[in-house]
Amino acid sequence: VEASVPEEQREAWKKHSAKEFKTKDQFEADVVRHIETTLARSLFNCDEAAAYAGTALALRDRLIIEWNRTQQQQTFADPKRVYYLSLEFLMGRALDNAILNVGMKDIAKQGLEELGFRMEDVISQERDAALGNGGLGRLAACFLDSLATLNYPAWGYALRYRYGIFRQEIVDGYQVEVPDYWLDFNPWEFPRHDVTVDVQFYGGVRKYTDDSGKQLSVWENGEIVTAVAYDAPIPGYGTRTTNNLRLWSSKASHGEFDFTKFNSGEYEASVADQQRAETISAVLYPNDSLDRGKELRLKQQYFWCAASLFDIVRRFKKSKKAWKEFANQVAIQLNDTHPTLAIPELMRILLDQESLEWDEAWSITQATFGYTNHTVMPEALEKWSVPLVQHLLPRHLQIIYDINFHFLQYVERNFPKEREMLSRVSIIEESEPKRVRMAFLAVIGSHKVNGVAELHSDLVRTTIFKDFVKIYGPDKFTNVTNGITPRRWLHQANPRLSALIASKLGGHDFLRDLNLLHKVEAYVDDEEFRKEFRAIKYANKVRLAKYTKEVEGITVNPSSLFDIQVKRIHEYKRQQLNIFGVIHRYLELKSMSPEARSKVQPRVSFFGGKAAPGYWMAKMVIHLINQVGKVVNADPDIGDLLKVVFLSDYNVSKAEIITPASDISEHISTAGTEASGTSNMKFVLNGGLIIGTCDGANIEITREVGEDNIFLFGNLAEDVEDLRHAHFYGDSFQLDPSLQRVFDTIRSGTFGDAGPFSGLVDSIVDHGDYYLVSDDFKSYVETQGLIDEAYKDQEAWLTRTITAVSRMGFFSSDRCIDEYAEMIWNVEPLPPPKMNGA
Ligand code: 9GP
Repeated sequence: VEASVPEEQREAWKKHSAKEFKTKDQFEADVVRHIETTLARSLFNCDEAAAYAGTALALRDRLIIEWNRTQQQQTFADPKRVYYLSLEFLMGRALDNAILNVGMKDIAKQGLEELGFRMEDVISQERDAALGNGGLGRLAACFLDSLATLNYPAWGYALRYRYGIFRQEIVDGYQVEVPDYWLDFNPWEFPRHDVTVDVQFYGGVRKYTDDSGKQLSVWENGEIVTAVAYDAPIPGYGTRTTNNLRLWSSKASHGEFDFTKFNSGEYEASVADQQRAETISAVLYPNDSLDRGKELRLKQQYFWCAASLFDIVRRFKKSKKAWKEFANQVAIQLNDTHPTLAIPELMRILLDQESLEWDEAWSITQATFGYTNHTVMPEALEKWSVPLVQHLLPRHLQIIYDINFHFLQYVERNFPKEREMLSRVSIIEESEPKRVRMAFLAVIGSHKVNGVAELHSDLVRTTIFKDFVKIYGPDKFTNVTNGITPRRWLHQANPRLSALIASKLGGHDFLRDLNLLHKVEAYVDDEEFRKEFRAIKYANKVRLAKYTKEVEGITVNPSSLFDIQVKRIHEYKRQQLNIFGVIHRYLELKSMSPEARSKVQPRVSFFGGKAAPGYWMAKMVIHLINQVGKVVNADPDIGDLLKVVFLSDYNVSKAEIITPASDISEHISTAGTEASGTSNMKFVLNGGLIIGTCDGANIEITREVGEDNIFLFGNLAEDVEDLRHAHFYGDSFQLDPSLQRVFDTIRSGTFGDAGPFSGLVDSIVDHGDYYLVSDDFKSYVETQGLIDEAYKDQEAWLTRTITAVSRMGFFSSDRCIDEYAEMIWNVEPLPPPKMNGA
């Protein structure tokens, strides 16, 4: 390892090297120093935003000391590292997380108080880092937290989008998208202007013969865009390990702007190149499970893969190990198909730049990559048009064809009687135009493929990758059920519950070993424990009620049953089923006698989530929810018996307020469509029960918490195909009368102009009801009735929620990461770095 400072001068360095704050006084000193010098403010003009900035910078100093040590330690030990390639990391806020992970909550709280600020107010100044759409991006963020906590040497790689997922405003009940410029002030990132990679696009491929007579290819004469690294420290909980998230930003390769053009008066042209280059990392694609096939998206994917691989290879080459060691030093996980271009890119490096033979390059590549599939829905599986790939990445297309050629030869040799299989498994789809099936390339180029919940992994094996299981054998395909980090989703979001559990379990060890939660079950009959558990839930509901009043202007009663569905809006997630159920409830209430009404369980139905801007149907679901809310919430007959709230601009920091406040949350996707879901885990961990279909991780949650502690309903995945078939070809389509009444009410204009809602209703009545809303409506409504009844027995309900919490240990993302490490990556933790004097 090279060190720039000579041996004799190192003592001086050691003496003066940066120290982390340990006491309240040191913390305060750091905060004040940053406010006064870094920010040039003083006690006369320090608002909460400045207090946040000073605090964040003080914490950042501390993290960066640990980050440096961790990286030095990793450089010396040179262990096998994990690289998690994800186009999305939905990080949320960093300050609160950093304070908790380094164990400085008391010091920070008291220190800020002494400086005149409340910690909660300071924390709430931070903008979410919202570089993701939904579950996929949040899973990646939870994984980073677990990787650091468990001391795995790991890096995340993504893009530094200037604009994350849009901010959602609701205007006249409709979603309006507003850009989210989150980089105004981002103290957590370190620009590394010295860490750059030149990435090429377009151009052509030239073949040549080298001195030894070997045929080689070179990709040349393309357009170059420079990737600049921005690093963000990722602290583990209760450990000094601080890993790195490296985000790439794009800029023009030849500097700022073209002076020649500027001097000749071509002002716009002088900055055009710069703007074009910067566009690559400008915006996160706001799709959710929809493949749109845009050229810019493909550019983003390649830009990020090429920069990351260059960086990974550069780090490997420093160790001067032979190429055959590569996969013993490097594990790259492909989070969905978005980073699949990393496969042909590594092949290109090995073949064209390192002159390896095909077979060796291919076995290194396959041994390096693992691929996680996150959906079996056909529309979400990426396919890129061959002409587009040819134009943008000509050398990669050749390599993809070569990979396909070798693969199909292998299949033909081993399955000579199954010629029709060849076109089914080919990476190239023979459509017009031809398309590259990225999921197949990912499967072929990886040594392991995993799904994210048991049912999902079974579907992966039996549907989309069925042929590949036959070709490679079942061992290549595995399951790692998703999980969530208990640090953010219990300790941070619900500090009082975390403290209650810690008080019974003798400390916070459960945050590092969530299975310890099983000990909580011993307190299920403990009156004092129950009292505090109930009080915590109530306080969390009061907090959400206050937020709802302040932000949405709607008054809700915290004693009502809080029913929550927050997630991306998508037909398969079936928010429409929920809102139709709400309308049904409203109609029932309206037709009841006052006496019958007085026996009804009051309920608040909360919704939240963003719709992809181009997804009309999802946007109409949002509109319907808002319109129903408008009518129901103002109806004097109904009062507190039913309220409908759409929580706008759902994001990670809002989820931290919403999740602990649920009595029931809804995870009601059509069976077989939701790969896993992770908010289901968060809600149960926070003492809420769930209503759900037999889908994704709901099934494993049921296995863990027991059937009595969850409300399941609806058709099973194995019946879905037959039901869909029956909608089209069966006897005439019969709607449940109560659903018919709901549709009649919508059409009558009760919730305003029915025009916008016709698509929603017609998709069920006239277009085959693909998501089986009509099939599941009855059992959904009945199950909601059971919930109302069950909730009336508050003691029994409490017992169920406590029991469920105590059985959630399995769903820690730490368990996931250990499984990935063992089954897929073959990596070991590295002991955390020692600190000065430690
Ligand atoms: O839709 C899945 C969701 O069920 C899962 O929990 C999440 C993390 O594994 O990934 C989502 N998939 C996508 O966003 C796109 O494949």
